[in-house]
Amino acid sequence: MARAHSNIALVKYWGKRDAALNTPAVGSISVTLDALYTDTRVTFLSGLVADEFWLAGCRNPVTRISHVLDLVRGHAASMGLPAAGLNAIVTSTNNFPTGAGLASSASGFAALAVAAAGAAGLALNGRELSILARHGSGSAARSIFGGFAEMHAGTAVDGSDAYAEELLDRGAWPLAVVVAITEHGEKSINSTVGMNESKATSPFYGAWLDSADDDLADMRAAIRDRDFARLGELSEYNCLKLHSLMLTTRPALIYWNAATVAAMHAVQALRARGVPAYFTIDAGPQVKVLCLPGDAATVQRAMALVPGVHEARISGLGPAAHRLE
Ligand code: 2P0
Repeated sequence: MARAHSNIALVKYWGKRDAALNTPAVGSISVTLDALYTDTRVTFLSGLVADEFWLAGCRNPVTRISHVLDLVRGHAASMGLPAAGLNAIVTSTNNFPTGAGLASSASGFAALAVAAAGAAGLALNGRELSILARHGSGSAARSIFGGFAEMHAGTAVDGSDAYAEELLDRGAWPLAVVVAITEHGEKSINSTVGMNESKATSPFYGAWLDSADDDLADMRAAIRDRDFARLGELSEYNCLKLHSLMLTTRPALIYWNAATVAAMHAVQALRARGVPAYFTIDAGPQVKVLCLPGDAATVQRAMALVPGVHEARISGLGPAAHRLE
């Protein structure tokens, strides 16, 4: 059994370099969230005719899961381990809504990578686990690590340099993230489909790629200097740049709802009265507000008052993915 925490990107990934290897076209930087996590158990069994995936007690498709399990079976074969020839039962639970822009694929595939490697008897290091998780979902490569993590886009044709690593331990700079949930349903367009459409149709895609390295360098410097205003401003800017790319995709990717926009204005109003708070939004309608731990309760109250916000949860920065037994 393994637990991996969700993460929220401050400098975001959107677009693939190689679809088969699931390597990203741009690097990204995220914080791992302690309040949102996935628990996953993997059991390799003889006599099982196919892999099975059970999420919150319901049977789900196994395509992406089996892809990651196949890589684990390949490693196991090279080590002469019995899991090489066995199918597996994967059971998983999230402590938050699945598929609604709260990065369940990030925590889910990171938990799967750690649980499957452990169940197969493999001792993989963080980089190897990150690459394994990436094959399931690009953002999952970052959830292998706690605190602040950076995903490298890499250049190698085999994807061997497209992995994440920890930039800074969570204890070195405690921050809070208030997660404002505006919708519990699943999002309409999944990220993989959406990013491929952006690449194919948006006139802004080239600008998105060209400006990524500058944002990554600025964010690394903000983290190095513990400069919260710089981190926050850059997070909002990069988020709005991503959503400009999404909005100019054909057909348009409009992930926001009315409450999403109202929450963005509420964050700006908080700043106008002296509370340093900054929003970021992924491929979904939820708003994550970056703030200092001492302001988290104020920010939570402000978010809970926004019409259409169902719930506002405070999260600190989370730990690395780990085995629970
Ligand atoms: C991110 N997102 O950096 C960006 C910001 C959403 C918006 O990574 O195709 O589910 O499985 O690699 O990781 C969501 O995309 O995509 C994502 P795949 P993933 O967090």
